[in-house]
Amino acid sequence: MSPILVTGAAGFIGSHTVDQLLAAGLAVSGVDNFRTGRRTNLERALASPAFTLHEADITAGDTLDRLVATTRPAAIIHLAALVSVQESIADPALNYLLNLHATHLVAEAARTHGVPRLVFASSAAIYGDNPAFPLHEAAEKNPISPYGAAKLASEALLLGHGRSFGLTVRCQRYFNVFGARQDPASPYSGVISIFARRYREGLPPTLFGDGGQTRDFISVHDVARANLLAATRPAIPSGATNICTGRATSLQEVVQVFQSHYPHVSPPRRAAPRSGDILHSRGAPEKATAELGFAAAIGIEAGLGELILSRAA
Ligand code: UD2
Repeated sequence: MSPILVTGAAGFIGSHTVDQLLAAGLAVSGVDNFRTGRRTNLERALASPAFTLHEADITAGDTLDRLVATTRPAAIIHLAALVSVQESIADPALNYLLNLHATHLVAEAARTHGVPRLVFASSAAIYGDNPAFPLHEAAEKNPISPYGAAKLASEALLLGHGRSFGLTVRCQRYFNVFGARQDPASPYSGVISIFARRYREGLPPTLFGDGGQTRDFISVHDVARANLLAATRPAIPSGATNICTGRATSLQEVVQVFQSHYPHVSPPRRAAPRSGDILHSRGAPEKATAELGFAAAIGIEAGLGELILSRAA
């Protein structure tokens, strides 16, 4: 059986995607350079004979080309990236290398070796400060960071390859993904990962603003399932869709769920709103349902409950 090749396999979304591919009975080849990915994320996967892990930097020389030539994957799910918006602002050259040049190498390796399908980790960051609510895929793209710009450019590059060379390309515009294995290391990490760590340590989180801001929080399990569908569903067209729930959840609601699990932790501390923050964000989920048969199934309460109870959180 031809494997599915997952780049960034040891990352937050990558490792959950690998787990779901294996659970679906597929062979999986994973590649990661462990720059931000962690081997512990792949503990379950590494116990499976259907999983092969390659420790390599896909931007180095012909590493990726050789990997694709030898593994002959049925699809590539390209999730390897520089994932921090803040880091893309601090180091635009590294952002270019990891978020755009790497995409070009993936597209070229797929073309050269006849890989029929590519799935790409795009982001709601391509919409930038567009205030449309909900955000439909056709909304104007106003990226406000090198990260968002590289994701948008990558989409164009991949879809161009798709049309020129006959590959099926799926660009997955993830909204605010949360779940176990997400790194809470920086103040700019996803808010739920930061809150999960604070509550686990018995400390109140900090709310920037009044907590009325909303986001379209989607469980990483739903995101991994969307990746599985995009990589394996037969006869789908190329395209780009939001990967979101279509529901806006306020930070106050998030805090309430945490408080119900940690009744002894004092209420959040308040701080001034973070400059540059948008107030409300929600994606339109209909196009993903039409093109991939995907609809998010995990609500915020269930998703947070699972995160709080999971040991890996
Ligand atoms: C950021 C990124 C986005 C993506 C996402 C990851 C920008 C412009 N956008 O968007 O690309 O990486 O994060 O989830 O950087 N907050 C608190 N307390 C905290 C941390 C955050 O109240 O300790 C607030 C924050 O001010 C914001 C909301 O929580 O209003 C969500 O913050 P976020 O950083 O998780 O996500 P977002 O959508 O602002």
